[in-house]
Amino acid sequence: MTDEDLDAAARDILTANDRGGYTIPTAGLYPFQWNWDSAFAAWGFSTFDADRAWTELETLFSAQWSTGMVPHIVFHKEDDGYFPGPDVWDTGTTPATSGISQPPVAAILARLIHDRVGGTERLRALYPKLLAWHRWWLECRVAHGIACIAHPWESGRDNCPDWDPGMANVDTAGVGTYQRRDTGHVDAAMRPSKEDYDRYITMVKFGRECGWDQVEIRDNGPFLMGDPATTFILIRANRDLAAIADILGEDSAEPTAWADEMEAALPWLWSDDLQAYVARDARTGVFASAISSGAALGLLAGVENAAMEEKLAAMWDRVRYGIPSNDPAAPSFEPRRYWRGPTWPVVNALIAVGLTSAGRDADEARLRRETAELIRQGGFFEYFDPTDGTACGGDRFTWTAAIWLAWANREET
Ligand code: 9WN
Repeated sequence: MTDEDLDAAARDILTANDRGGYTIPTAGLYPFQWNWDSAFAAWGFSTFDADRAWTELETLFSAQWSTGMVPHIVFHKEDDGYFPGPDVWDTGTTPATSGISQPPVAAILARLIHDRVGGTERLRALYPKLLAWHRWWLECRVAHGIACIAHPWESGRDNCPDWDPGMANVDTAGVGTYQRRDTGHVDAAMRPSKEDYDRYITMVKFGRECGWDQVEIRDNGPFLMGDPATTFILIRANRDLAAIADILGEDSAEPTAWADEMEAALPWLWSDDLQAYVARDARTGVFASAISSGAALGLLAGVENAAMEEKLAAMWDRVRYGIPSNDPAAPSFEPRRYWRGPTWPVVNALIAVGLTSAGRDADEARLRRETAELIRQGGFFEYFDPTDGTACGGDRFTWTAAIWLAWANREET
């Protein structure tokens, strides 16, 4: 296939996964609207349909809670192909949603979309909603000054070894029985284990039983970990929100202060042992045992540390394609198991935004080339084995198609 054929195929995937104002990540495995997937989908749409790009974000924010939280899944229509569905979350919202959030990339992508296609009035309508969501993060998910996640799904990097210290302390005694659906769609060896799922569902049970009181979840829930990736994303998202405020003639002081405060708290995530920013259990202070792609998002927030960059460069050089989600030198590395080693085109694209901001053009071009290579060889799969390029997870995946259109297919430099 030529790159032009791939462009057409990618547009076809976005259009086919469109369920009317929102896009599902992939048919079968993920039949609803997911938060950060949609923001990337919007970026992809912006390459050929500006109106549809803004609509994607608007539909996502139509499910925003009165508290400002934008949920990680919106269950617009019934589908029993996914577990846990709306009955398990039981949030009592309309539309039905999950009870946790996902990395706040929307402001970052809204700014990129506006740069590409304009749409200032659509951006203006979105602005207070973005502000309310970022405020929710500060009110409900910050501990030690850092953005924390109350569930591994909230990080979007579900079973990354980053979460192992917090997961080890989750007592699954009361989890009960349930039927997973994911392993009916893709190879179980690529998915999180049963022990992981028992812990995930225990966390959902806690949220349900406290009526989704998000401060209670932060303070007393079974799991809370400082996430370098979400922290870097939130810092960048606040800086982009401040830039959006300037475009709109609004006061940018609040998002700027939020970004500055979080940046000042970063030392809490610094691991002297690993010489990098590393996920850390907010309850026990224990660090994760390996560097992950979360650290590679530092450049997105303007955080450039020479010692860490050296570590990240070595991690990248250990594989052939893209930034691995976990360090190949770590005992926990598994090149094909979800977030324990594979590379994600979507994460590579986000890292590339940081590389561009840092003026690291040669590295950005290398990452783009390697990501494009994966897609040219393997197609629009969910993620890839970074050692040999094997395509993994769901096929005809929305965010991989979006990333191809918005970033990876650009002329090589
Ligand atoms: C849980 C949809 C989502 C992504 C996440 C990815 C995976 C869900 C799951 O799929 O998570 O949210 O059931 O595995 O880890 O990043 O948003 O593509």
